[in-house]
Amino acid sequence: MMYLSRRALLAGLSAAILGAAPLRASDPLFPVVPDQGYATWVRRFRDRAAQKGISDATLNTAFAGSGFIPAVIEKDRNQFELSLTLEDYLAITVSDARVKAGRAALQKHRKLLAAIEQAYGVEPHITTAVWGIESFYGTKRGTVPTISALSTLAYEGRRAAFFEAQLIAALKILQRGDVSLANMVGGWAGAMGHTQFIPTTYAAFAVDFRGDGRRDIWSNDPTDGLASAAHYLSQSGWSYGQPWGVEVQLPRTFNRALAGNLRRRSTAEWAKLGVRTAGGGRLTDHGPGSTILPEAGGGPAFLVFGNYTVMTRYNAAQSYVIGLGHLSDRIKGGDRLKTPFPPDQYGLRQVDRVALQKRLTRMGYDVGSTDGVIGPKTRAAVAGFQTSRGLPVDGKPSLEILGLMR
Ligand SMILES: [Ca+2]
Repeated sequence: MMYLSRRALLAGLSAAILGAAPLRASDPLFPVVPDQGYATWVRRFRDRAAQKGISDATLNTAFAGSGFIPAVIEKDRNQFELSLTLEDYLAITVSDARVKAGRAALQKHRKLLAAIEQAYGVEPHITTAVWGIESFYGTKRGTVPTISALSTLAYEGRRAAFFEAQLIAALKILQRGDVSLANMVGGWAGAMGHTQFIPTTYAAFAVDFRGDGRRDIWSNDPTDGLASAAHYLSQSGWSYGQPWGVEVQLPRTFNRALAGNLRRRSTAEWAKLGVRTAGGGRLTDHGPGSTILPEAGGGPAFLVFGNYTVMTRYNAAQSYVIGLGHLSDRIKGGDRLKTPFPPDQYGLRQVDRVALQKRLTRMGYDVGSTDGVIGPKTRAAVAGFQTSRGLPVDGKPSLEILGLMR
C-alpha cells in the first residue's frame, strides 16, 4: 500500500469532497498563499527560464500548480540545527530507533544493496546509512511541493541565485518526464526523495538503475534513490573498504594544533605521536588520515580518512559527516562511541538529561522525546517544576533540580 501521512490523506479527501481543481501536491504545514510580488517575479522568471531551454508548456504546467509558501521562508530563517552539540546531534541522528531500523533495512534490501555495491563499489551499510540520515529509510521523504518551495526561495530567500539554479534544474526534471508535478515533493528547501537530492545533484548523479526509462527517486520503491546515492559517493571518489574514520584515544600531551581535517599524516606518524584506538590498541593502517576533535571541552576524537572527505560532498557540516559515518558503523553491528562527552553547559551528562526528562514526563510534563536533548519543551517543563516547588524560575536544568525530583 502506498504510504500516505494522515495529514496528506485528509488534504486529499477535502479536495475530493470540495470537488476543487484536480488534486495537486500540497503540505498542510506549508500552505500556498497568494502573493503579488511572487506573481510578478514568476512572470519575469519565465523569460529567464525560457532562455535556459524550459518550454512554455512545462512552465504553464509547473506554475499553474505552484505558488508562494511563506512557511518555507520562516524555516529558512530559523535553522536551529546549526547550534546543536555533537552529542545532541548524534542522540537524534544515531538514535537506537534509527540504528535498529537501519539494521532491518539492510536485511530487507540486501539483494538490491549488493547489486548497488557491485555496480558502484559502495558498501551496503554506507548506502543504508545515507538513506537513514536523509529520510529515515524512506519514511520521511517530505511532502512540500518542490517547485513551490524553490520558487519561493528564489523569489524571497537568502540565497536567490542558488535557488534559481535549483528551480531551473527542477523544471528540466519535469520537462524530461521523470516525475509529475504532483509527485515532485520533498523537503522545504528542495531536497527530494529517499536520499534527499537537490535538483542539480539529481541532474549530475541520479541513475535509472533497472533501466525502465525514468530516474525515479520519489516513489516508494527505493531502487533508484539508493543507487543514485551510491553513484554520487562513487563519483566523488569513494574508496571501497576504507572506513570513513575510527574513534581514537589521544595522549594527554597531544598538541591540538595537529588536529583538523586537512592536516594529513600516515598511520605510522599518528602512532608515533601516541594516537591509539579508542580501546587503547594499535591503529590499523587505512591510509593517510587526519585527527579531528569535534568538541572543545573533550569527548570523542577521530582519525578520519579520504572517505570522510567524500561524505562532506553530501553535507559539509562536521556533525553531519560524523553522524553519517557513525550510523553506518552501528548499522554494520559496531558499538557506541567509547569516550564519554563532557558535561554540558548545565553541568549535566547525557544520562542525567535523560533521567531528568523521564522524571518530568512521569510528573505529567511534556518534554517531547526523552532523548537527552534539552530543547524549548524541556526548559518549559523545568520552569513548570520550579513554579510548582516555589523555586526561582529560569527553566534551566541542573543536578540540583534532578536531585529534588528523586
Ligand atoms: Ca528507474
